[in-house]
Amino acid sequence: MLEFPEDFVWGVSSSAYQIEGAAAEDGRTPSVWDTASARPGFIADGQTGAVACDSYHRVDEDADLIAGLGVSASRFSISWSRVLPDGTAGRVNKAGLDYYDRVVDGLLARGVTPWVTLFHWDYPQVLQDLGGWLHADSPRWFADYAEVVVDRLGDRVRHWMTLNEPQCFIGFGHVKGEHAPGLRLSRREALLVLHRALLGHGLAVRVLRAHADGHRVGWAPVGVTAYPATESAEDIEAARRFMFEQCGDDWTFSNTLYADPVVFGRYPGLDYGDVISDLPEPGPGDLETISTPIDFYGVNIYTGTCVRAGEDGEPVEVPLGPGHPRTAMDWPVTPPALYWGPRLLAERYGLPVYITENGCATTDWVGLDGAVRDPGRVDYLDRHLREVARAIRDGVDIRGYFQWSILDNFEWAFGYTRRFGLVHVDFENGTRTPKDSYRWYRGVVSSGRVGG
Ligand code: IFM
Repeated sequence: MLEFPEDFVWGVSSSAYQIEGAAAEDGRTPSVWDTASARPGFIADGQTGAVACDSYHRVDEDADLIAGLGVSASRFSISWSRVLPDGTAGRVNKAGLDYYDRVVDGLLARGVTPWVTLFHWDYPQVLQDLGGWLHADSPRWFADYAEVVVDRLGDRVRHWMTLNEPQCFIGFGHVKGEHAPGLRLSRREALLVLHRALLGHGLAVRVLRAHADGHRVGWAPVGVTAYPATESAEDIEAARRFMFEQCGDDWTFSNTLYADPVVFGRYPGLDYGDVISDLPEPGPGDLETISTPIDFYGVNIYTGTCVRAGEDGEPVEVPLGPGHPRTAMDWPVTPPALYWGPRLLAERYGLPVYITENGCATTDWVGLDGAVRDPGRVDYLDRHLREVARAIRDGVDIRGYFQWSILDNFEWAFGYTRRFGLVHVDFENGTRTPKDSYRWYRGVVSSGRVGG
């Protein structure tokens, strides 16, 4: 039996475009995801987030489901274009802010603390038309948006995350063209996007901090997670190097390119790889802004890579065995990623860690008897939470865990074909049905224990 600390934060996670719907209601203007969804072939089954889980119209029902889990926290994001229809801070949409008031108040009334992500990929289309994150003013636009949000919600919201998974909106959205805005920029341009997004992060941290004392500000990156094949010092060092030194084939999923400037105020050195030569020359004060201190390191971890030390000590990827378990996303099930990921991140960055997302897609549906049985998800969560508990027992400063996701929702380019929820959503009519995993997670939250 493994126990979690009394004050451990238990939560669930979601994001605006994935659940809200009401895409053209009450003054909201399109985000890049509305535009991309309209492109033939961009989203599975030609779907869009126009209705999604219809959470915009189901504030109380969803808050009841969240509170029914017994969790102390709910992480959700704000739709920038619902709050600022022109993207910039001139015209503020009262109806949009009223909606987030209802969400926040609904959670607080039920004893659940709101944790707000400012940017979870749904960039205002009107700003994208001006160049998006490539525009020199884009960091300021983001900070102004942060100001509007904190002005309205900051009397009740104390926990903030600036950017969700910059690795994804830059990698999939600006390099591979698989996510909105669907661009395939050169590496040099994509690294400028990265720099400007990080500047936006730093400016937003300052805005949030300036608003009032006591705000806890972090971010929620993703990145490569490695775990050692054995607990030998050599394999652990190989995993450490795989996570932090190697760029690998895909720089967009790096940890250090994003996190070193945020935490240390410097980009990795030239020994990191030739990608570094494409980074923009930081302007005066840029790195100080980017590295404005944050209070916690949120991290989204779903899977990891097993690594060992080769003959020469260099990290070598260990292939998975035949038939290794995979989720419906085809992501390998690798529970030690949730021990080693937070451990190595906490060791490098010296910040308290929150697991801001973890969970899995499984193929579940409503049975003839009305129940939704998702044993794969229960097993996945069980295995991963045991690793979190083990890490805490070994002294890793992990303060909380947010399961992704409370509801089945719009899984980006996969549309509605991948279900991550503790609660099943019938996308034809919005009906919510708690799954077996919902009851299982509730048990874990109430006992503060896993295993045995
Ligand atoms: O649904 C996404 C979420 O928006 C960001 N992190 C990963 C999840 C599962 O793919």
